[in-house]
Amino acid sequence: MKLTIVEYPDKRLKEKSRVVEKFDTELHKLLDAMYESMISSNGIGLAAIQVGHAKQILLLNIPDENDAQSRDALIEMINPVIIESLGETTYQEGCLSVPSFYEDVNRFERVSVNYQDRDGNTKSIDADGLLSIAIQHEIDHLNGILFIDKLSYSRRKKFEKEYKKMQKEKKSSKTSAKE
Ligand code: Y12
Ligand code: CO
Repeated sequence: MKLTIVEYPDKRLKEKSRVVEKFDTELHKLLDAMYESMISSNGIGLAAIQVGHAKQILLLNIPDENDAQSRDALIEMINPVIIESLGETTYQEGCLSVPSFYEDVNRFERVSVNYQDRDGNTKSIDADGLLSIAIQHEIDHLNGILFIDKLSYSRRKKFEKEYKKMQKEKKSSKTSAKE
């Protein structure tokens, strides 16, 4: 299954994702295809809506202390719910659906999450650091929220201007490559 990353300003990124009820082969195929898409795009987190599926599914693959990413560290979360959150932190975030833009976002420092794995087993995790930030970023996707929606008015304006300029440049470099 070949998946394409949906990019801002595609309206699908505003959709609320549905609860997953069937833990079947079709779900496993989607999870495996999402993993391939995330890794081939140099991502460390991906929500299903970013590949056009409005389902409460997300993947996290945080690199280790040597910056190496391994499938052993992959976390698949289905139907995640944050049950506790603590503290505050700020991190410069990026998103595969908003390429080439990074900005500081405020988040909870720690979160506790209940979720299901690919076979429907109930799991829970207490997260801090980059994992906590990534979980919050991806759960936002399930609710139709992008990290750019959390920026101040002036930062958001700056983003819209820079992003439009970048899209124009992308378009014109594609056109000149064809000529
Ligand atoms: C902290 C903050 C945000 C997250 C959510 C997951 N975000 C990503 O996985 C972002 C990946 C990303 C990858 C990019 O591609 C390369 O670096 C080659 C990228 O750059 C471009 O699109 C040009 C931007 C974002 C987790 C933890
Ligand atoms: Co994202």
